[in-house]
Amino acid sequence: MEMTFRWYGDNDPIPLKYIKQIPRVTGIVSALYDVNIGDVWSTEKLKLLKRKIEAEGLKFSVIESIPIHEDIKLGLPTRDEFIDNYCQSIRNMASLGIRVLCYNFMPVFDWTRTELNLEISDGSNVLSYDHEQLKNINLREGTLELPGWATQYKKKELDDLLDAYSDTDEKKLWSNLEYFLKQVIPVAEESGVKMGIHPDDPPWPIFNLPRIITDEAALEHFVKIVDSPSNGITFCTGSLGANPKIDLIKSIRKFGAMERIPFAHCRNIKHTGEYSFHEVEHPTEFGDINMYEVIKAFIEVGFTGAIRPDHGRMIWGEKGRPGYGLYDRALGSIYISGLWEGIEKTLKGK
Ligand code: DNO
Repeated sequence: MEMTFRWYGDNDPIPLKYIKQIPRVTGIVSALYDVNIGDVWSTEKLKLLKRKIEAEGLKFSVIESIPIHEDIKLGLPTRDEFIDNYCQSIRNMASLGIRVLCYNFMPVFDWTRTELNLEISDGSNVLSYDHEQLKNINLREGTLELPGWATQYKKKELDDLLDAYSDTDEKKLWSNLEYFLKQVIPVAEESGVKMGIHPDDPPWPIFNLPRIITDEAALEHFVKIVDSPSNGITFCTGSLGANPKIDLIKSIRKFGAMERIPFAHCRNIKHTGEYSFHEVEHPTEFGDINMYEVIKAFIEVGFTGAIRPDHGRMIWGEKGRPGYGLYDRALGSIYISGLWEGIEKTLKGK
């Protein structure tokens, strides 16, 4: 296992040298933030980023993420050019020895929450999702300040996109994903890159947009579309765990044994309703995810990929990027590392 930490590049208020001080963190998860969606990620830009990371004694281990152009998700005729560009970005990252790529296939919105600063009983602030609240948001009329959007759309752009998706149901989205994978995965395989799709977060349809990477059956179907070690999953405990019907431990064992988990996000959540939850500190006792069993399953299945602590609370007065402050993610990271050492040594009888 390689312990990694997400860094948002030069605009991240957390300097790499602080990340380097977190015990056991050796890898960085990062991305280019100044490339238009759909364009090729150049080797030059990636090389610069890699140099910055390496200058601090860290490794550029994972790209999270190269966003997928909406035309690909919509299956428009223009998709082929964007897919070619995507393939070139994969070749470019591989040429620099960056071997893991996380991405998602969620229409229009990436991870979505209804509140970024929910105060919980310990006085810290966390991200939360309330389905009733979400249902009351009318995207056509409402404000565009809903948290968690990776892309900020102008009103007209958003309206056009929502219209474009009006005849895209789950079946069509699956077939557009399949079209993408059949062209991209052979290139990833040839280049020695492992791709890991991020589950939809939350794992159910929002705003009448289809979402498909939502449960065990979906993951099972997904890995079969292209049977390649490069066609894998970013196993995000918080996203998948939001759906209580998913057996996380069984899934780690199943997809881990198939060597289809190159990357894992560890985060804990507490359910507050059937489709509602808020995030909590990483340890098992604070949420509904048994982190001890999660880590044990990863160890038992021989996981050798990258792990990163996912979203943390805002604690100790920190002001930062929602979910991505330094302190609580650092605590999460050392907790996961501690579990790992303890369980691994116990299993080996040392
Ligand atoms: C949220 C992240 C996601 C993730 C993308 C991957 O905190 O886990 O935004 O990076 O879905 O493409």
